[in-house]
Amino acid sequence: MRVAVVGATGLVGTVMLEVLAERNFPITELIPVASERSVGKKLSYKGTEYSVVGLETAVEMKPDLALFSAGGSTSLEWAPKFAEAGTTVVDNSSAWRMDPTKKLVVPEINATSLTKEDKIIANPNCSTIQMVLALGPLHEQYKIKRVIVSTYQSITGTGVKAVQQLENEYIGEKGEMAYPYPIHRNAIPHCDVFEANGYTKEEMKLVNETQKILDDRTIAVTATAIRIPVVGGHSESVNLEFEKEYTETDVRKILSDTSGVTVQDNPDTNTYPMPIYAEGKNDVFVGRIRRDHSRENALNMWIVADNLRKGAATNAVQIGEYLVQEKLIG
Ligand code: A2P
Ligand code: 11C
Repeated sequence: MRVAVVGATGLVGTVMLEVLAERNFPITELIPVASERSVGKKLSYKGTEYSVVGLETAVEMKPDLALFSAGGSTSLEWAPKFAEAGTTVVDNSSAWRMDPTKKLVVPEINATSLTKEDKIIANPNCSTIQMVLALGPLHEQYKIKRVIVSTYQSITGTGVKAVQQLENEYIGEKGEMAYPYPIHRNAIPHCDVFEANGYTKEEMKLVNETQKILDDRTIAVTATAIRIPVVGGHSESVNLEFEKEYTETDVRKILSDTSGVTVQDNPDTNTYPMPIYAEGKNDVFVGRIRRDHSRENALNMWIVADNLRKGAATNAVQIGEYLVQEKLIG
């Protein structure tokens, strides 16, 4: 496969290269792509140096697959150009996710819907991916009526500028601000921009993308997204209300049997998911699984994942792996 990574110099792009290498993705030619200011810059992949090229050059090279993580406007403009040249695009931005003509894919849940005709495939938002991976099998078994989710999101979801802001604040230096307030020793109830309805865009992604991926618009979802000064991953407190009865034992069994999910749940040994464990891992970690006694058929749990891995790069690479395995590209 000839594979382009668009945004190869960014936080997610860098992890995409790591994940492609770790999983031995069948690459015959790697094409790292970034903005004009990075053209010519050298990037190392599996011990070989590659020169960064611009988007125009990359389209002309007609790669089999292009993994995009260079922001929504780059995707809106350039994904169709790659698609027209015959390249299949897996796009990590929010640009195409809610487009009814595009599939929004978490491979463990809905990759089987993909066909050769899908030339632009959307990778969901990080906080949605980790939640639906755990919700999917439970929805199948018990039918979810309602989801109440509160997130505790890593600054890496914002990008390099936010990581720099925290580092500056940590050592007491002034610098460029990624957020309207200090993030060091703070919690900011504001991820992405506010919409007219009073929710942030990040919160509405959790609502809309969850319904689209689980292919059920009847699931009621409400979300509050919080930024915290953490780097290893996003954490989520999730309350579910099912239509059917469940037992905690069965829920644990279902989640333990779910590919990509690791259950970490033992109060006796203080075992529960945390971003410092999740960092650098491809799995989604679920713990604090317990009945919500305030409501019939309701359950609480705590879901943590590395937002740059399963939340972004790993999920995109897994979509690529599915396309290769099913001979939908190349
Ligand atoms: P560059 O490093 O040349 O700016 P992050 O989200 O971590 O800031 O990374 C964004 C990624 O998207 C980087 O690789 C960045 O390249 C790339 N990028 C940003 N704007 C463009 C653009 N207009 N065309 C191509 N790549 C872009
Ligand atoms: C965050 N979820 O942590 C965002 C980052 O829609 O792909 C990714 C934004 C997106 O702020």
